[in-house]
Amino acid sequence: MTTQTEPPGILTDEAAYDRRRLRQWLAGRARADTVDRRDLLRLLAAAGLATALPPALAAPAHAAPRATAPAAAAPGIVKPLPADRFTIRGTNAETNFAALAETGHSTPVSHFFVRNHTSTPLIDPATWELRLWGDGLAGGKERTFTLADLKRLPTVTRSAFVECAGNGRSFYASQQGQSVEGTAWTLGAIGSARWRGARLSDVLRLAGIRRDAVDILPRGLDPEYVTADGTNLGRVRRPLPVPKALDDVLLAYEMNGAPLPPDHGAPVRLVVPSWVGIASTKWVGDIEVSREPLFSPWNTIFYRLFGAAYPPEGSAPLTRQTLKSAFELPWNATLPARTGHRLTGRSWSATGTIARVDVSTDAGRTWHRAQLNDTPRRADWVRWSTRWHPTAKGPTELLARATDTTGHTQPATAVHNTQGYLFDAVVRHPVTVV
Ligand SMILES: Nc1nc2c(c(=O)[nH]1)N[C@H]1C(S)=C(S)[C@@H](COP(=O)(O)O)O[C@H]1N2
Ligand SMILES: [Mo]
Repeated sequence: MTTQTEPPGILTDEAAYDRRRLRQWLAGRARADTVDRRDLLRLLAAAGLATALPPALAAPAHAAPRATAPAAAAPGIVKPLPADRFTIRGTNAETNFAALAETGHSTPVSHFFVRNHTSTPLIDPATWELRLWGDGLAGGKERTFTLADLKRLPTVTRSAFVECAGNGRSFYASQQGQSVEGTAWTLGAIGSARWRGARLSDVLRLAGIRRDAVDILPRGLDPEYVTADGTNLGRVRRPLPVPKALDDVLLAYEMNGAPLPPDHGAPVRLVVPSWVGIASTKWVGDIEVSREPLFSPWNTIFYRLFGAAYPPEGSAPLTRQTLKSAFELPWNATLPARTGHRLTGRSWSATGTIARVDVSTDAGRTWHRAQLNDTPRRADWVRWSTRWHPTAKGPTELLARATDTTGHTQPATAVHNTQGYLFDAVVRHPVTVV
């Protein structure tokens, strides 16, 4: 295995980075991580990707997968999940978007969605340590930080959303008639909070990150993740390219002015603004810093796009989220006719900021501009509102369509991928006027 030499400048361009990493993965030049080779082979074959298997992984191996019991209803989540605010989906809890109408710009913990691969661990903040290690640190020397150490560093407070890459996944099926795998989220696998913590870049520099480090691999302290078919993929961990790690990533220990609660990563989590939620590692315990590209199941078999629109080996690993809008209204809400209604919702973009939101109250025939009620900011959502005075009784559909400052507008149809990531189409929200 050879250490990659990156051409100058390549790692400052996300798209170029992705293409390069994908080529390296396919060429088998990157390190294979700790996943059992036969398991990976089987998972790739199941995804129709056997041909994408790097030669380095094709060797036979041991270890028979074992079966696990199916999860009960959100067994591993600590905080209360009242039915008016949350819908339980396996080990996860989706925020009911309608319940956000009673919240402000920031999502309180009482309403913030939870996405757990396994269960929320309870970690003693007094003994917790963050360990940085790997050949990407000067002299290969490891370095640990306590919570007190992190709190002594300059603090950053910023608002940002955390959104699951699969948010909106269920609309591939319900709106486009396409089958997808994964948690059947509607639009509530997102929340925005004020995060406070240390800059990951400060910690990496204190730990002595080398100029030729290319990837870091943060890993959670939650239990190992075993897939439905019994394959143990180990602890949740997803490589993050060094340029992003040195840019705007936080090691957050506060959420909305209070210590991070257990379900959202206490005592410390990563917050990776604009990127797929899986990048924002909760309960982070160690970070490998590497001079070679790193891989884990979370940037190879998961969080890449597979399907007819993509090459057989899939897209590059996902980085940024996309563009979406949602009404703060129950599905199939009933609204009285000949009454003035204030319709509210939120829109968000991961590439620019929201420039405008258009709303249709007649299933997409006519559109008018909604009023934005927040100053649009990067990596965050804006609240919007519009008046509606329905006259005709009966069923109709409400649509909201956002446009961001890069000129991107939500399309009518999202491009299908087998795992249902990055749904960006306008959602048709059914209501009945009575
Ligand atoms: N250690 C660890 N980090 C994790 C996860 C996890 O299961 N374990 N889930 C990820 C995913 S897929 C998402 S979408 C976000 C969800 O963050 P939240 O539960 O605070 O809303 O956390 C990410 N970080
Ligand atoms: Mo996620």
